Amino acid sequence: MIRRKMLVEALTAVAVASGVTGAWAQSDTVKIGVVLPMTGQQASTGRQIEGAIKLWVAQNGNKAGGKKVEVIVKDDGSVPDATRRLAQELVVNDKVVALAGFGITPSAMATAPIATQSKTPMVVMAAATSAITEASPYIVRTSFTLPQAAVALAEWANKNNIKKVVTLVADYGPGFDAEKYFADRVTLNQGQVLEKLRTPLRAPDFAPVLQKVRDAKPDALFVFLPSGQGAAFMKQFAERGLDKAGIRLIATGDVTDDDQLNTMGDVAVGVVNAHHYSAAHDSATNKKFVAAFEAANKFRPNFMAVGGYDGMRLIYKALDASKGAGGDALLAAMKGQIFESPRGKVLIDAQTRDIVQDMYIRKVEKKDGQLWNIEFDAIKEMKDPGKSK
Ligand code: VNL
Repeated sequence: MIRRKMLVEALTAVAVASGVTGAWAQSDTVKIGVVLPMTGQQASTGRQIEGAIKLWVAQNGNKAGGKKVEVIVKDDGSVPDATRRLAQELVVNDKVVALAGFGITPSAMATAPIATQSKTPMVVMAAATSAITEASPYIVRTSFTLPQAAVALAEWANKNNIKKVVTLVADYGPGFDAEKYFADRVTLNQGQVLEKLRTPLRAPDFAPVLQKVRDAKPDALFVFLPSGQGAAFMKQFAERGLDKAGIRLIATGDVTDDDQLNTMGDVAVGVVNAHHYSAAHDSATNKKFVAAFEAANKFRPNFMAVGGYDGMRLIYKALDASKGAGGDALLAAMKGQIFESPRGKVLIDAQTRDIVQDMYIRKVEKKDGQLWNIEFDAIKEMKDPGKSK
């Protein structure tokens, strides 16, 4: 921690001495520095977000705030030390007006001090632990928070006669949020949490925990795993016969992720889950987005793609409003934006800098031979429940 502080202070000294701060004011080009996991375990998140960023630029041009926009994408392999180093380089060497991306919570947390010290707005397009936006006053989020999804699903479970649950989450920030907010809401609603299980973020093995689930015999198993792990989990859930054992599977939409959903097979059909985006969302804006994304990338967009697309919108519109200025002026222009996203209407809360959005309850259904998350209910305009502490 101390070492990190010294590093950041050293960086800031260099940045100020070399006149980095405000470099965008003189230039007729503004650069956006995107750090994403393009390789490694979270590579699908990088691929989805990069595809969406390119689509945004193809549709909206490379000009904003009267300046030419240049997007620089760097691969952190979802290693937080690499994320922080790349973000430092983007600020100091490339003089970016905004940082963006951030596939996992530890990467976003590691970079927060850089945003603060250099006064660079940092748009979190993927990572979803509630506390991220509190790690720097320069962080703005266009993804979602796990408390939003977990509370919405717990409310649905309560209304649908699910009394005894087991929770299973990835053993890090967003998993802790999912576990806590789901379990607390179930308990508040007079339900019972029989067991709380966790699997490692890297190379998880689901076999031992699934045996515990089978032994506990809950009405339902609640699962959060980060995007990219859903298909492997579903496979083991089916192989161990849990789908036949009368244990209902419910999840955050990260598990029934549109990126992998079609490879999951029948075990996924009927899984009720909560999330902010489905590629099947029924709106004209979404239909246009999905068609254009698929034409450009040859795969279905998932919730990560929408976080990236909306993040680009946020930056472009803020650049327009600030006339190409960065720093505090750019940040101020991000706060309070309201717009129609492919997911539905969203607001960037000016106080928390977090996203307010509808949280949909969906069920996986097969239509024309493909699997989709079909929305059937929603909690409207949901703020992050994690902020009301
Ligand atoms: C996170 C949250 C990452 C939800 C995810 O996929 C996800 C995170 C990579 O905050 O680390 O689906």
